[in-house]
Amino acid sequence: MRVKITPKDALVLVDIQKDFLPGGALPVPEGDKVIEPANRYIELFQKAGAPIFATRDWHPPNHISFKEQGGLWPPHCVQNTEGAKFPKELKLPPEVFIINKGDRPEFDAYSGFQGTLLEDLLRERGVKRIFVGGLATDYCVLNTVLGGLNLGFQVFWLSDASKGITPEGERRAEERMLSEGAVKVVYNDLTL
Ligand code: VGL
Ligand code: ZN
Repeated sequence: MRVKITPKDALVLVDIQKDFLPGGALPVPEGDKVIEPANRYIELFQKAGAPIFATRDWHPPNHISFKEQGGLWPPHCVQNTEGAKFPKELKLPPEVFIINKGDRPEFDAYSGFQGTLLEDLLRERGVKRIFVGGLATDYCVLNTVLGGLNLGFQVFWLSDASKGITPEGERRAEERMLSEGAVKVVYNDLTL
């Protein structure tokens, strides 16, 4: 496959944050392995003059998704903590758009579109195709891909820049994304 990246395309990197990396509060196995591929995509989209978005899980300390509040997860990505930061190895350019999500106590957001300005920012720029990768494939990447498809964007899943929490979750997420119309790509499928 050959997909030519233009300024009407957008890169959407999902939740590549310290808490989702090995040693973090909610580590994705081998989550750190997405950083190098993500950096290559960043360079390619910069060269193409295409906008780059980085979502971040940005929870208040009493967030509904935390176990203490009856949720599924240990506390993670708490606003303004070290764990919520992007790792310094991730080479986000100065012009990156940072999208905070899950930032209100009573709502969770697995999708980068949920409760954010992501859709408006993409539409303002005339973006039709989005290229989505990051952490975790079986939660926030999956839901951001499905959210984009539902809103009518053409969605490419960056399979080599994504990692899942469990192998089973990863397998099911892939099946779901492809059946809903996402296109699975790797870095070498894209070109300037
Ligand atoms: C995520 C679990 C809880 C994710 C966020 O970014 O995939 N997963 N919060
Ligand atoms: Zn979260």
